[in-house]
Amino acid sequence: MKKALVTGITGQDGAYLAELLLSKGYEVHGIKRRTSLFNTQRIDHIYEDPHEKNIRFHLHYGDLSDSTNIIRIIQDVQPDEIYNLGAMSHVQVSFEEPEYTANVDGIGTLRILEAVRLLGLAKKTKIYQASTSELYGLVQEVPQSETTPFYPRSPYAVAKLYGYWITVNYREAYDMFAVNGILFNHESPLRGETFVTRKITRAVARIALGLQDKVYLGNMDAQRDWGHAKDYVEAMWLILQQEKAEDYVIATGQTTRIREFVRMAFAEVGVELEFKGEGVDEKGVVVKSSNPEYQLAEGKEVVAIDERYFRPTEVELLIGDPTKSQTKLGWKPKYDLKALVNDMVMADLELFKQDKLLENSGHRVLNYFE
Ligand code: NDP
Ligand code: GDR
Repeated sequence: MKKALVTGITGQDGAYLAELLLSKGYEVHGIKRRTSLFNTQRIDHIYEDPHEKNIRFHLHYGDLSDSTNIIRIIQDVQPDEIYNLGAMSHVQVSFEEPEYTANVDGIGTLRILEAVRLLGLAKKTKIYQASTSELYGLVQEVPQSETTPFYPRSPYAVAKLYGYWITVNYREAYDMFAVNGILFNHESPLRGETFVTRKITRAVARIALGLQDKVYLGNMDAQRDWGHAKDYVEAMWLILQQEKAEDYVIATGQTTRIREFVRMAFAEVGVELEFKGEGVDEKGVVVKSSNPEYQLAEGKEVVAIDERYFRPTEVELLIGDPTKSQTKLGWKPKYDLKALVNDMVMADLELFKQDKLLENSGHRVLNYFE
């Protein structure tokens, strides 16, 4: 039985990847952080009671900022594959916590590579590094491929740049199977609540159900190449199954503005929007509601701009070239953007219908503004 170790197992990708690896017969070990409240909601459905025998899913307490802990876990597990998904992954927050981000996202990657080398596992253990389209930053060329020069635009991206190159360096210096997946944005119903897609689909569900009035967003002109996380974790696995250790771009090859995502998400509840005004004065206003279940008044303002969501330096345009992953890995996504938006909005409607029930029976429902 192959053993995999996943950092960031409690995150969006960690949860989907753990499911995928278990379905392929792996023994899966995950590193989770100690937190004052439970943080395992995304993986509770695959949790196995450690008191039982022959379980295939194991969690270890740990942190990418702690070398000795990383060394001990890798020593105990002796994994065939490591997926380094753990990170402070929010671009805007990285401007507030730049040093921590560098430590976890940059040096954290080094800690994994160095632990594998020191423990004499360089020939046994394959390592996947979660690299990102944020590396491309300020547009140098489009679409962005494995050969496009990097120009990072945030402390997060600069930290990930170190992670990218130290992975390449360990591959070349020590002949390790250490590779980068340069993944473009991927979303799902498990996406963190403060990333723009999930913030939008949650708001659409709550506005449709009468639990919220409007949503405040930042730069709606930015363009992203969005896929579904379920498809993207398949690519991570494929990258580690290749004969040769190589880096791959994983993307759909389509790009869409944030504003268009907003429009598509509202359309899922039968609400047509019109955008009026420009810059910080832009508003999203209801033109028509065609679903009797979710009637919003014509002229109701449901989207507004708040400058606090603008970043000091922005990545305006991401569009990936998936040619290499399609031809060499045979990877092809199953979800297109419409199917992704539908999946997310439907899941959030389900979630917030529970809140609506609570509210209708006199309980206080918390505000989820961010
Ligand atoms: P999430 O933010 O959903 O998950 C991040 C995970 O990392 C969580 O499990 C989190 O734990 C954990 N983590 C955070 N800090 C530490 C730390 N100090 N030590 C150990 N673990 C830590 O991210 P995603 O699942 O979306 O992304 C997975 C990886 O892929 C990240 O590295 C991200 O930067 C990268 N990436 C993501 C893309 C995307 O579009 N989703 C695109 C390209 C790259 P906790 O649950 O306790 O917070
Ligand atoms: P990103 O994702 O920065 O691309 O990083 P995010 O969803 O945070 O932002 C995408 C774009 O939307 C604009 N935007 C807003 N963003 C947020 N979060 N909140 C808002 O209110 C808002 N309004 C507009 C942003 O300015 C940006 O242009 C994600 C993360 O998962 C990274 O870890 C990963 O590496 C990259 O994707 C690929």
